[in-house]
Order: sequence, then structure tokens, then C-alpha cells
Amino acid sequence: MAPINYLNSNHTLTLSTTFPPPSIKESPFATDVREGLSAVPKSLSSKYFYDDAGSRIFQQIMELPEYYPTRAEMEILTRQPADIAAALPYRKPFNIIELGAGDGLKTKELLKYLVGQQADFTYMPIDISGEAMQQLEGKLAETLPGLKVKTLVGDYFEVLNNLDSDGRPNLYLFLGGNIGNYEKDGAINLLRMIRNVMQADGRLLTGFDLRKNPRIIQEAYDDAAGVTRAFNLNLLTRMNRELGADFFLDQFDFYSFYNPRNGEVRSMLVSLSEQDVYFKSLNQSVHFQKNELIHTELSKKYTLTEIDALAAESGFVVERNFFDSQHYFTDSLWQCD
Ligand code: AVI
Repeated sequence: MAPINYLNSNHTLTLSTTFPPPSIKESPFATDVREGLSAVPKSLSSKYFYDDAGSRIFQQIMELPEYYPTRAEMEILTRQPADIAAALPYRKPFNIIELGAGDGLKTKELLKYLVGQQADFTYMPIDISGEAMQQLEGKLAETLPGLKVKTLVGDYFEVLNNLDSDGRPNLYLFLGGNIGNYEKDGAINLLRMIRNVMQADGRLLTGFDLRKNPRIIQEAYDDAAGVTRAFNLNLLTRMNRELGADFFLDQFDFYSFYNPRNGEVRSMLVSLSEQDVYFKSLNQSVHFQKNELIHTELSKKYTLTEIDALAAESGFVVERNFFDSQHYFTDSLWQCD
């Protein structure tokens, strides 16, 4: 890069003639918002739900009576850790690498069982939030003092691709049904990336929300207390705060619907009037027609056939599915094909 200034041989300060000055780099959030809101139809990535306020709202969602996935997966990990452990081929030291560990509450049940069995393993949670990893490390040191933990902070694509192999087999965890928030190509990319870093003795345990009575799914994503609505509207608050936008929250509605024919819950924000929203940091306005949509989230529900097909398309085979008692959810154990 050209120097901004330098001292010449006479030791006088000379300004570089490179103009205009390099522009201040836009944040990934700003770029994604600019692109997403100028696309037709408009969309925003659900990964931007999770600022501090959004993460707190998500904690509330997980406690809602209508939101069954967290309880269903918790039941699997609480009641079947012995079956999961027995299905792993490891009789020597191994690692458990968790993608997007968050508060690690569910995983703790599996870890507790393995520590109790004196299994020799290191738990390596990966999360983008350094604060979340620090808190998790503190909590685990208190509740499972015998556990070896190595936290990894960063984007999991980057962390996984730069992880030095210590020669031990790795069990990868991708829990919570997060795979359902990816469009099909994105899900396959992520799974192939895991497949590429995985050795033959590696395993992947991944959570899938399953098809069920459509009403149960519809209500889980449109709860009576309006918490999911607040979760979506928080995206507007985030753009107001971080990008200097002037969204009026009462000018937008939340709508979500479940299509039982393809298993997709689609969530969106709806502009209640024709309006312009100005983004100070982008120096740009975005025009909304009345009833125009911003697509915010896909939450895909799977059949077992779709899970088999997804595994095959990304280089895996399903070894075993662990279900909750209602068969609402599965933690699916995969190996390389
Ligand atoms: C994180 N993810 C699996 C949740 C889901 O069910 O799709 C996020 C969520 N969105 C609305 N409610 C919960």
C-alpha cells in the first residue's frame, strides 16, 4: 500500500500524493445489509439476529412453551449420553470439537457423562463470541472440574481450517438444529467443509428438527407472547444503532409461515406503508413499498430421507439417529462415506 506520509532525506514531512485517501473499510454487517436490502426480494441474514439483545431474546425463545426444539434435544442428551458414547469408536484419547457452542448448556449433559466414565478427551468449543467462550470456560471449570477444555474463538470456517491436528480422532458437534437455518447449498458447503477436515475415524453429531404436525411447528415460530416477533424486529433496532438507520418499528410487522410440503418455516418483516429508510453510515436510502417483505430466516424441518440425502451429498453416511421420546428432533451421528 502507498505510504500516507514519510520523512524525506531533508527530514521534512512530505504528504503522499495518493488521493483520494483509502476509504474506511465497511463492516461485513453494513455490506450485507446494503446488498440484502437492494436485492429483489429483500433479505437479511438470520446470523445478524444475535447481537447482545438478540442473544438474550433467543434465550427467552428457548424457554417458550411453544418452542419445543431445545427441550427435545435436551431430552436426547440428558437421557441417552450412554448410548451416544457407546456409538463412538474411541478407546483412546479424542477431542470433541463443537461448532457454535454458545452457552454449551445442552452439551454439558454429554460432557458430564463422559467425565463420569473417565473418558480421556478434550472439549474444544468454537464460537465467534470471545465473551461467551470465557463464560463457558468459567462455568465448566466450576461444574465439571475434571474436564479438559480448550476454547477457540472465531468464525468456525476459519478456526477449523487452521486447526493443527494433534493426531487424535475428533468428534464434531453441530447441535441445536442450526443446520436448518442454512439454505440447501449453504448447508452442503458447511458439511463438506467439516468432511474435508475430518479423518476416517472422525464422527459428526448434528441436530435436525424433524417434520411433525404442522400446527406445532407454526406455533413454535409465531408464539403467543410475541417473543419471536421481538427477535425479528430487533434486526431493525440493530440497524438503527449500528448503521444509523431510521427505521420506525411500528411501521413493520412480523410474519412467519410453515409450509408442510417442503418443511420450510420462512420468517419475514413486512413494511406497513410505502416508506424510505435512511442509513447514515451507508449514506443511502432504501425504499419500501407497502407490504414489501424482508426475508429474515429459514428454519428447515427434515424428514429422515432428507437427512440421509444431505449426508450423502456432503460425503457422509448416517450411522445412527438419536431421537427424543416424541420423535420431534434427532441428533444424527455421521461418519465419512
Ligand atoms: C438457532 N435456530 C436453530 C433457531 C431456529 O429454530 O431456527 C432460531 C430461531 N428462530 C426463531 N425461533 C428460533
